[in-house]
Amino acid sequence: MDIKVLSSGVRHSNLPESYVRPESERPRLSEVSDCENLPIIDLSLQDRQLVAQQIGDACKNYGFFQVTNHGVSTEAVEKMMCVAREFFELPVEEKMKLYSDDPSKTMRLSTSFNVNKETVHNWRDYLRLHCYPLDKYVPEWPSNPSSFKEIVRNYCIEVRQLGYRLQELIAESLGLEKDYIKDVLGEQGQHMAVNFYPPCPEPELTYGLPGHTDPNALTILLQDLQVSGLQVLKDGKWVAVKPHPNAFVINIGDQLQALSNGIYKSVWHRAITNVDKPRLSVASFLCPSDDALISPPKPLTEDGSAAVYRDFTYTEYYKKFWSRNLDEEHCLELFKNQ
Ligand SMILES: O=C(O)CCC(=O)C(=O)O
Repeated sequence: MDIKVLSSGVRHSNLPESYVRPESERPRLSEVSDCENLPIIDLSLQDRQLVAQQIGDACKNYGFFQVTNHGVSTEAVEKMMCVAREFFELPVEEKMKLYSDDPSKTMRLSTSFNVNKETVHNWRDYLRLHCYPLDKYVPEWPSNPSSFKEIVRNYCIEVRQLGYRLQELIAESLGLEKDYIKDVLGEQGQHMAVNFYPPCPEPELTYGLPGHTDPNALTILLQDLQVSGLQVLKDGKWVAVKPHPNAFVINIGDQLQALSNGIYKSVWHRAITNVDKPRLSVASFLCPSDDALISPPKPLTEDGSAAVYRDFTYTEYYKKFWSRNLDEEHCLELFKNQ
């Protein structure tokens, strides 16, 4: 069998040539400092206006923030991490039954990012699932580990609620009606990437995931508490986001940057690798319905501010995003009004 995934149980002592980035593209880890002040927002605060304001400030200044007291149960989170770990510990023969490098598949195990298109690979395996509507997609999810479907289903339900709650607060923070964003985005899709970054012999030479922005609306990331790896571009410099207990990392995707008329930022981020320990992360993406029309809300342009981007549908955007390489220019640049 041709073993394509990295999580094969074999520990690599050298980084294979196909993962080595040219000198100018390497992560330069010694220049990365810890991000000490990524906002941590307590969603249980009674003062809703204050929470919305904190979220608005974070979306403007960082594009990223963390939330605590977010309503997703500790049990759902712990079980999710546990079953994800169990999945990647399965024998490689078992995992390979789910392998595909076809990005149009709604359930697949894969590796790197887009293996058939990219020239240099990334030190990551990932399980990609569509998660909404659940009844449509759960049947095709892995049935090994045997608890996988039930655990991930429950986690998805709770995370979706959190996503809606955040979209309401984000709308309010922009001075819009609470339901504005949810209404524009329509029946939102939900996808999940369960990322597994095996120990890497030479983290200086490669990435788990190179710098990219997310093409969707909102991302809810569960990070491994033991091993860090997420880095965010802040004022032109990469900073490391240390995992915070009981928190999710939230980031604005390209669609919310466009919907906020560029006020909120869909920020570049990347995942780096680690010599000693494997790292797991679980990214949940809320995506506009295919025919959602992304256009700046009237209240954000009626003061005479020009619309920064032309109107587009999510389908149009998504096609463009996948026709490019992950680390090219910001895809939204291609939709800018002249
Ligand atoms: O693993 C991480 O921390 C980042 C994951 C990520 O950016 C993604 O799945 O798009």
